[in-house]
Amino acid sequence: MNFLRRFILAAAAGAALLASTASLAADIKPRLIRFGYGLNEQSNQGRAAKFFAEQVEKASGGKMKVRAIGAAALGPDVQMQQALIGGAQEMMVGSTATLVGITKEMALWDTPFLFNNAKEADTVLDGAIGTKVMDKLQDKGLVGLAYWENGFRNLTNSKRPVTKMEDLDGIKLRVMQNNVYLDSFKTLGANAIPLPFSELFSALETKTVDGQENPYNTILSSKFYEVQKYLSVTNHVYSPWIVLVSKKWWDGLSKDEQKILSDAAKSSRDFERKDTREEGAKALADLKAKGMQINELPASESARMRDKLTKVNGEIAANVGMDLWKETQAELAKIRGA
Ligand code: TF8
Repeated sequence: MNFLRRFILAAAAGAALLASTASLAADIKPRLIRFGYGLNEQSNQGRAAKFFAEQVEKASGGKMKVRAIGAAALGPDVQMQQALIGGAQEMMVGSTATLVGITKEMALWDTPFLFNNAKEADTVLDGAIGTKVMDKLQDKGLVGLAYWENGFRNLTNSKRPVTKMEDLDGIKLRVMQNNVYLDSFKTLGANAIPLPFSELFSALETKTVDGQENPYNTILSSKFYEVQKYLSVTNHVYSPWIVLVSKKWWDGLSKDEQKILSDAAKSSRDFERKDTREEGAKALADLKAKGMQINELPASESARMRDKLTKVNGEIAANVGMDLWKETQAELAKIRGA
């Protein structure tokens, strides 16, 4: 073996050793992180939370322990957000829609039919606009780390198949606690009722509400098919989840610890989107097998709904600011090659 070869091998071995002991050398303290979420452990949200916990433990050499706590056991989204702001809880993942009361720019993601497909959503959310909106949280005591996918939302109810707008008349429809959703569904003629997700199953079961809207994955994992007969494929909005950290707690972490969390949130995002899309692709067939009656909307009816919903766009633009609204429209035009 010549000198050079020996030198390279030794350097490689050294680098490997360094990588494996990086977590020892880095500035990492023992930490316990309560990571709350609203869906159950068997959901896409639950699987990704578990993946996140594993990533953090691995990268920190076991020093940072994530306790992933699902099924809203730490409270619904709005309550957890307050716990993070106050520093009583470290982390959570939840809907951006429930954050609008805290950071009005988040309403951008509630725009009906904003994204045509997942690729558009990924590009905007992971790009400059998504980051800009996420960074607005910092003034309010929250740090956003990554957008995960909740997904395109579809309508279910226990009354009748919704094939046209008029079918929504008088249907008591649960919406997220968010004014854009409230106004969107009122505009379409439904009797929209805001409720936290954690109360939704029983509200559907007791007929306090007739329907709800969520991605296929959630309709499946939360067993809404047990209490909902009709599913209408509306894809009316793409809904992101966001991984949040208490800023109070975050500011006390070392740079190394912050990087571990931020990297893990992003690798979990990639894991979660893939998992969600794989499950979503077969979920409709699964829901049919569970007894749901599924209908598509005729193209003309989709167009009518879309048209009607553009009414709320003015309200959203005013909420998020005209500059951000225009920047987003321009970015989408660019992505679409227009
Ligand atoms: C909803 C959302 C839920 C989320 C979740 C609990 O309908 O779609 O998936 O809020 O984090 O509330």
